Amino acid sequence: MGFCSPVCKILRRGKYFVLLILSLSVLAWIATFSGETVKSVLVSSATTQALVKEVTLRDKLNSWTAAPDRVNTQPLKTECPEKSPLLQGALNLSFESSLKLKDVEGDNKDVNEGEYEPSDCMARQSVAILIPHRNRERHLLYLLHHLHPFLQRQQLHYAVYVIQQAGDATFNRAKLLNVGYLEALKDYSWECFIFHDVDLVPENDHNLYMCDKQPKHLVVGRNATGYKLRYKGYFGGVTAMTKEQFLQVNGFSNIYWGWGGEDDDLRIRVELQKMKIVRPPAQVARYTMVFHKRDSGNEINKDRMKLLGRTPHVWRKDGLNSCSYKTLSVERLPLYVNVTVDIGKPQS
Ligand code: UD2
Ligand code: MN
Repeated sequence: MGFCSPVCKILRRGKYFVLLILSLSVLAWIATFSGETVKSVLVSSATTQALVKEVTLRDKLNSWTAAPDRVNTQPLKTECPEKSPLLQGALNLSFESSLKLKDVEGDNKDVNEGEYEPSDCMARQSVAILIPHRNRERHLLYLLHHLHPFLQRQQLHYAVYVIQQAGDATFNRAKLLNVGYLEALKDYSWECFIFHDVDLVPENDHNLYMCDKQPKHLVVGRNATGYKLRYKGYFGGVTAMTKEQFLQVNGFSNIYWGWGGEDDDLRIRVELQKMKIVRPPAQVARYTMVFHKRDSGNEINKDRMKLLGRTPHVWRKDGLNSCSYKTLSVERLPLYVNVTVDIGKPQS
């Protein structure tokens, strides 16, 4: 006890000292606080500066008190359900010659510069739809008319890109799709890419425009071919690959000018990587192809078989990593991003 008492005395005095300091700080804080309000009220009639001060203070108070409410009223979005409740199954497609772009824009007010995302849940995938295009405006209109509501019912975050080949050199579908992939990734890190012919309209919204663990072929059948798979290994029309899958195969080849071969070339690339093409059930993966004749400037590619034989040797250096082009314009239209490119012409 005798030893403790001087120490205890110091401690006791120290306790009062701390208490005193604390009370003084509280008093000082209250004085500054009310002083500021009183001061601003007093001067408010004379100067507008003080009014601003008062308002700022009130705003501060309001924000301190209002913050918890805001958190309560804006909960974080939860992930969209695995199966969208908005799906309708087989659809009644219409192809009205009186359809106008303005009508389609009016029907899709929630689409902004070609992009959409569900407002009430967080989409399971972010998907870029890439459409190679030249002189097929009517087909594009029909596709936009059906595809936007279709994708919205699937509760996807998506954007539509139309890649226009400038000039009248021979058409090159595959190279345009490579360009679409590279350009779309400048906007957003899309996890899934759908390579989509302009004239193919999906007939059933259970055909999900999402990527799988393996590359996916979405066209099992279409009207003109009795809804049968054209041949084993057929990989044309509409395909879905993740960003990584497409990078792994070095994208499409750039050297298929004119009609045919480029889809088989992609299949070979996929197989060389030991990936396996998957398809949705036949009753779901159905399309209507709007009737058309072969376009001028897209004549049959007579070299396609020769090129297909070389794919295993050249895929590493012919593809995304060698795709050279000149972007002429990127227009952000209401329903799609319109990318116009000069992709050159076939080497003689
Ligand atoms: C088949 C394939 C297609 C592609 C092509 C051979 C199906 C359903 N589709 O289509 O994926 O492999 O054979 O190259 O099997 N395009 C234009 N303007 C043109 C020419 C073509 O926009 O002047 C675009 C358009 O998106 C069109 C696509 O290229 O849908 C394929 O060309 P196509 O429709 O003339 O060829 P098709 O129907 O034989
Ligand atoms: Mn076609």
